[in-house]
Amino acid sequence: MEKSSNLVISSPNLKYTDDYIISEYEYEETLVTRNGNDILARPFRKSMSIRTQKRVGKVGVMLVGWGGNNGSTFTAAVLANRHQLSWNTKNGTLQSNWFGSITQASTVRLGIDEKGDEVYVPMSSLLPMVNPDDLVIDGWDISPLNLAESMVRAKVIDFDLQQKLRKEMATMKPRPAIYDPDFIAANQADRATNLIRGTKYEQYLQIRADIKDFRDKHKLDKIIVLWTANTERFCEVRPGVHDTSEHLEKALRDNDPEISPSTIFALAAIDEGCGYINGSPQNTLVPGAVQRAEARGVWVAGDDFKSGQTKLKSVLVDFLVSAGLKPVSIVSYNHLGNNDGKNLSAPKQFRSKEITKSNVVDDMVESNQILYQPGEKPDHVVVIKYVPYVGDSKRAMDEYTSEILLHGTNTIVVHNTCEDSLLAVPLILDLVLLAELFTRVDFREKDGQEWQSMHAVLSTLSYLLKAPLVPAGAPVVNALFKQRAALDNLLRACLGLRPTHYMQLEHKVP
Ligand code: NAI
Ligand code: DG6
Repeated sequence: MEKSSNLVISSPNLKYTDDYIISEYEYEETLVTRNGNDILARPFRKSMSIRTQKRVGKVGVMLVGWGGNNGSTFTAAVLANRHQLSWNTKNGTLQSNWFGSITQASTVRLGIDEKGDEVYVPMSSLLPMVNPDDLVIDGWDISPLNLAESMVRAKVIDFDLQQKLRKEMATMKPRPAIYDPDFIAANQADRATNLIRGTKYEQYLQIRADIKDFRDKHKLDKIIVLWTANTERFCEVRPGVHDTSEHLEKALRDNDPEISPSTIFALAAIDEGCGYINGSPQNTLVPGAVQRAEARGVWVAGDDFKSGQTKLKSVLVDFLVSAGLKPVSIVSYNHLGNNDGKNLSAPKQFRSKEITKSNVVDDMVESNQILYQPGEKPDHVVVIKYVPYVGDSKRAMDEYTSEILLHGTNTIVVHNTCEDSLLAVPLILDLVLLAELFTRVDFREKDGQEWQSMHAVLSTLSYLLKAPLVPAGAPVVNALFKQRAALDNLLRACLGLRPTHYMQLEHKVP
């Protein structure tokens, strides 16, 4: 069942047909050329049509790492909302919600009313999107526990809600998965008993068979595969192995040790025509995998959910730099006690996370050449420690020191108790829903031309990811509000609406 929206846009730029919403859009930019100290800026426009298919279809999501804290909490959240569960706590009776999800719990500015007041509507009401209640969930895990047992192990969901979910979740059992102790921490070995044996190619074939089985069993129109399993070490990207789709295929068949489990999952998903999202830091989506996605006409997205500390960093540093203050030192400590923290206590897996957590201020720093010389960056240190007692309640502590007027310093210290999985799960939902929506959006420049899908690397999901994967040569944007504006304005473009400008001239010009 589609979530119905009562929003109607009345504009000569927008046409509703039985199957599509078709927008005639003027994309405006400014071309800047430099000649020594001279800068010439020339605004230009590009006309395009944007077509959004209205039919959503039946959508399945397969989680790699289904039995983990995120996987079990995601399943619990979908079921709790689907059944509109409420549960008792010492603070009274609480109701299910999707707080933290931009599609379900955030609004987009649509325009102004007759009095000039701003009007906001739920993001989910803009265009036809999957209703989270209708998602079908399946997945894999190297741990054999059913989802009820996984939820208990995770210690994330309130006890009374666990009781209400237990029966249904006990019927859900992760499919056996690919375990390669060379890629995740040695401390994970004791849970790795639910395994697909055989060569890497045989494992790939089994994952494809699992996807087909899920598709057939539920008669699904679309499946999205999302990695929320342990962080792997980076694979060593080698020419002749990872650089092209053909080389990757040969390496897979040759059982090459540098083909990671996550890359096997990604290849199987792509070859089954499914989109693939990498919610962890590792470099799963090597060039050959991206090439394969482009060739097969499917999309991929990554890397690493941007849930707490990094999300705040991508706001704070943007604020500081755009205020003309110069961050010179950023020190980020984390301690957490869940299985993610245990896995990240191993040096190679920590290194993967250190990379995605550290490269998140580059675009903001490079945007201001008054503050920073070319190549200059703030000192930026990331520390992660495993402290079992705090469980999933990750503590993130940050110190931001900036140079201010006449070389004074300004230091901001932040303490954040993150509740990691409760922050990450809404992002999983948004990634799935937005990715699914963008598979129904096509572009063309002229009438009569073939409609084109979005680029296979779905960088429009950047808002939700720490180290956004972008098409080769495209700039990476980490600044959170730029990412959000890009998303909101793209949704508006699909409706023939111009980007939001916030000028409010109706209140400023007599
Ligand atoms: P978790 O350790 O509770 O869950 C991971 C699950 O993956 C475990 O059940 C494990 O048995 C399973 N697993 C390991 N290797 C596997 C494989 N090859 N195939 C299938 N299953 C496999 O971790 P959690 O907290 O759920 O996080 C999951 C991932 O998401 C981690 O990589 C974490 O770094 C990443 N992440 C988490 C965020 C958060 O806020 N919770 C934010 C950003 C990223
Ligand atoms: C240590 O920081 C554990 C990590 O898995 C993070 O909790 C996760 O990547 C979320 O990171 P952030 O920076 O978005 O809060």
